[in-house]
Amino acid sequence: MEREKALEIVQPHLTEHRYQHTLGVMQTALRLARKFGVDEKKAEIAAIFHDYAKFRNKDEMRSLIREKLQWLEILDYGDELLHAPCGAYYVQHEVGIRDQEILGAIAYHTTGKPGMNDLEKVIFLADYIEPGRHFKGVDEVRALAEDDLDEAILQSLHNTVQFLMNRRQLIFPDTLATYNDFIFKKKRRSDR
Ligand code: DGI
Ligand code: FE
Ligand code: FE
Repeated sequence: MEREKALEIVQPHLTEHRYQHTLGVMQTALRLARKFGVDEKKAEIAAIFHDYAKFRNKDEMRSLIREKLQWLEILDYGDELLHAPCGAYYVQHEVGIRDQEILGAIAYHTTGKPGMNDLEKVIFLADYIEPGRHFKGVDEVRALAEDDLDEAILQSLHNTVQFLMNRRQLIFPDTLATYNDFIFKKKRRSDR
């Protein structure tokens, strides 16, 4: 699908602010994909659609999770997590995108998952560091992203877990499992 067509499809689903964020994620994902040898076309499409379900009805998404996606655990960890797996489902069934790599990158863009592939990493990181993001610690992650996807993601996960803990919020187990996975990999690299 061409970029212009994809943007035209996604725009009515988003606020102006979220659309600008999406353009930032697209540009950043393209840059990271080029740098780290990831398919640029897939990165572009996954970035454009990553927040497709951000403003969908929460009850509708909870039903979808229960009945179609059967991922009950996620329901207990807050509504913010719903738009990623539901987005992948809607993008497949409403937009007609069938590429499993693109759908996976959308589904796991909020929590990550253990064993992320490079496309998933690029979208996860682009979502965190796009130019419109201004939260604490983002510049450190931007600097790490210049030469190491894994180090940058590890730092972003560290920041997110810390952010959630400071607010006494629930941490989704997959977010922690993703963090552990990157720590394990780092340890294996340094043990070699
Ligand atoms: O959709 P965006 O705002 O662009 O970014 P996102 O998809 O990364 O969503 C960020 C939100 O998700 C933010 O409010 C924090 C929340 N979040 C991320 N990881 C976890 C989480 N919330 C819970 N409860 N547990 C997590 O592990
Ligand atoms: Fe999101
Ligand atoms: Fe986003």
